[in-house]
Amino acid sequence: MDDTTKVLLRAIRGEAVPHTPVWFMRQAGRSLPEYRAVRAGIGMLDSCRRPDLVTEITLQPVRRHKVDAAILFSDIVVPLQAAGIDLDIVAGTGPVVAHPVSTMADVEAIRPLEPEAVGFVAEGVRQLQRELGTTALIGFAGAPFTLASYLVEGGPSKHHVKTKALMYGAPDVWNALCARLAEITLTFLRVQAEAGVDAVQLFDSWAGALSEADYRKYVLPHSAAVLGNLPEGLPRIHFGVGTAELLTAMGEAGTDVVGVDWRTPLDVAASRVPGKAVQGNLDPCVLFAPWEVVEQEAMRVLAEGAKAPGHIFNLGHGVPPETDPEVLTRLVDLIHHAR
Ligand code: 1CP
Repeated sequence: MDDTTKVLLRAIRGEAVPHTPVWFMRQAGRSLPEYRAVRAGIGMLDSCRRPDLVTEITLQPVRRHKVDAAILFSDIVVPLQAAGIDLDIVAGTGPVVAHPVSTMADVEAIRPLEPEAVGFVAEGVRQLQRELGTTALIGFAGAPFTLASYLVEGGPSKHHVKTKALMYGAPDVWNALCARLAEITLTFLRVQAEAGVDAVQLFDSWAGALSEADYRKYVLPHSAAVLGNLPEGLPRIHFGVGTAELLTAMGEAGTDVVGVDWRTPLDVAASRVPGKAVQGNLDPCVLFAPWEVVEQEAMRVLAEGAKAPGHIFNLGHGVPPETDPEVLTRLVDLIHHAR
């Protein structure tokens, strides 16, 4: 399929588009009854290792909502497990790591990712590209900081206290950890690129916990090592939550699109990342408001996004699990017919 017909890719390049492309972070799974049906009795990480299931779950929101992009069904910890780290995804909690990282010896025990160890992801991507037509396929990975936060905390955390303690207290251990994670992430994204994803998103979901100075010192070089070493021409999206003060630096890490949460209007965000496309920023909680409010907020996001060189409509973070899927379908239709 000629990629000029993929509206998402045209928007990323800042070309004219027939409509603003739209997809939703965390659109696969969670809010869909058909997802819960196919996942019944299958653990999260087990389901990620089954290409037929990956393909089915990735396609579910495309069929239902007619979004312009599919996001591969996987998780940011999949490459870590494939590299030999003992972890699981616990329902209702998230990733849980058996032996949290705190010393240089812990870091040195982390092995590189062998591309064959994520062959199931490549197979899923190949299956999907046979089905997707003009819908773009977005691959993804976690950025070094966000991955490190799970490995150091041992699981989800609110304030990332242990992570920051390691970063400030043992910068050599921190940098060695992030360098290893950058390598694993790069390998994971290259596998997806070789198998045929149209674009990739690097999720640095929790980078907004840092000041700009600390982000530039402790994180940006590692994210840049990922984003700067991807295959030539592969479109890149770089996203985090609470990153208003980091948008310029996240843009400098090397990306074509900067993802924006709901706190920063897209025209303001665009002024912080000159020349780049922006993605976001509808507050996911707006999905629970009366339709008139959803419509009004979506039109505001469209108007502000139109001031950037390119705009991809999305939420400011993931689809909440309680979301009524009908609202998402209606929202896609609204965006597609807005002009
Ligand atoms: O659309 C999709 O859902 C695609 C697949 C996808 C993606 C893009 C999943 C499946 N996870 C992710 C990325 C991901 N995973 C991120 C970055 C995006 C974001 O910020 O939301 C993060 C931080 C994770 C880590 C993770 N995995 C969490 C968050 C924990 C925390 O710190 O609060 C959770 C709950 C998971 C488990 C998970 N991943 C995906 C699903 C469907 C689930 C739920 C597991 C289940 O159904 O049992």
